[in-house]
Amino acid sequence: MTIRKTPNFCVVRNHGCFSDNDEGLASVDTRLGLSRRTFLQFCAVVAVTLGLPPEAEGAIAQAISTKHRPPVIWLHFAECTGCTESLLRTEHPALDKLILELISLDYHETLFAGAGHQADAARRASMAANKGKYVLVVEGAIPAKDNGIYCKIGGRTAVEILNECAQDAAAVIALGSCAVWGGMPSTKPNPTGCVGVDEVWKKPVVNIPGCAPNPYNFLSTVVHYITYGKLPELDNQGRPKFAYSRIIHENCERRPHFDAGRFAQEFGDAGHRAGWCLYKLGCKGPETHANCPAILFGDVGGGSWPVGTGHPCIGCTEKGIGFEKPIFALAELKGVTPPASYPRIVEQQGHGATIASVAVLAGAAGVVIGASAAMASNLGKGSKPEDPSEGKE
Ligand code: FSX
Ligand code: SF4
Ligand code: F3S
Repeated sequence: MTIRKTPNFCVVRNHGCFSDNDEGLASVDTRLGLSRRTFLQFCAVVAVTLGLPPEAEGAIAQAISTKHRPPVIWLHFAECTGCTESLLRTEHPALDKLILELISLDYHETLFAGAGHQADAARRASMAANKGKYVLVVEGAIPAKDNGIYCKIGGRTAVEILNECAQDAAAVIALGSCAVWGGMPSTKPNPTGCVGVDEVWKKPVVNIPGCAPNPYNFLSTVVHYITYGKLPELDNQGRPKFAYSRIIHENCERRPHFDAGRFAQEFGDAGHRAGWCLYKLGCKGPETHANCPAILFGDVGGGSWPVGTGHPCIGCTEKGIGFEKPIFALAELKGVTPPASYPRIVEQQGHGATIASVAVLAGAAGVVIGASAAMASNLGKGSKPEDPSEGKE
């Protein structure tokens, strides 16, 4: 693939998207305070995360440059705020730029300078001014037991606040496993009766699970909404298909070890240190849908996802697995063990990013996230465990 930089071609790929003289892109540079290259890299990352063809980068860049920012009301209930914390650590672009340019963040309890009645008044004013147009993001589970009395804000229960805010929203997004099905706060014995948003607001909800959810899955959902005026395609659990239609095991860099029968038997043993498969340590990758190994976390380089760092996947994105199935329990394999796992003539595949697709992007644009995936995919390629006695005096 040739990377060109001419007045009529973008710097990311050799298809036409923006010229250097494009006014829309130039105005984004100024408003966001981003370099043109960084901005286009962000668009490329979103396009790859969404599993869109290369031409989509241009449409995304155009939409972000020119379209109206959707107003967002962001609620917090029973949770640890890790969902917001992980979003604060995105780098393409940083959240401050995002708040200013991608969305109009009209109410967010963690980030708001105002408090108490002043903050509540701002929420109501935005909802009235943007009736039917705002996006509602809910973070945290809803304690629903005993009429919701275990979570009150300003004297009103989480159930009441959720119903009030969802009533006139254009879309409701449940962000994080707590908001999707109850997550960690709903762990047995669940004394406050924590449930997910869609058990209270019984209309369509976009579910973005994960504890914490990958911020790029949220950002890509919002960018899709801005670019195409509609939400991305969802599966039967309300999850965007681009992010949740492949199982972790499908993209995992340790998969060759699984297929070859090379397993870490306990934490810290020679196989564990050599990067062998974590299945016998309780990895739930074979029964968990998410794109973690393809898009990674935190923009910090290769291997930056749970299995990449040596910890088994706990299935944090999967209802019925994360925070329910014990870490010592082995994952159900559902036909992923040889010989059942030998390739079919027409192989079944999910949608969305793969390590390969993200690595192609890394090669083309040097995007950090893609480069990380490519590096991560090399982890543990060796077939021999390291000799535990090596390096000893
Ligand atoms: Fe839950 Fe988010 Fe886990 Fe924490 O708000 S999904 S406990 S990362 O913070 O809701
Ligand atoms: Fe990767 Fe876990 Fe599957 Fe092993 S069991 S290949 S560590 S996802
Ligand atoms: Fe969660 Fe497993 Fe990904 S624990 S973050 S779904 S690797």
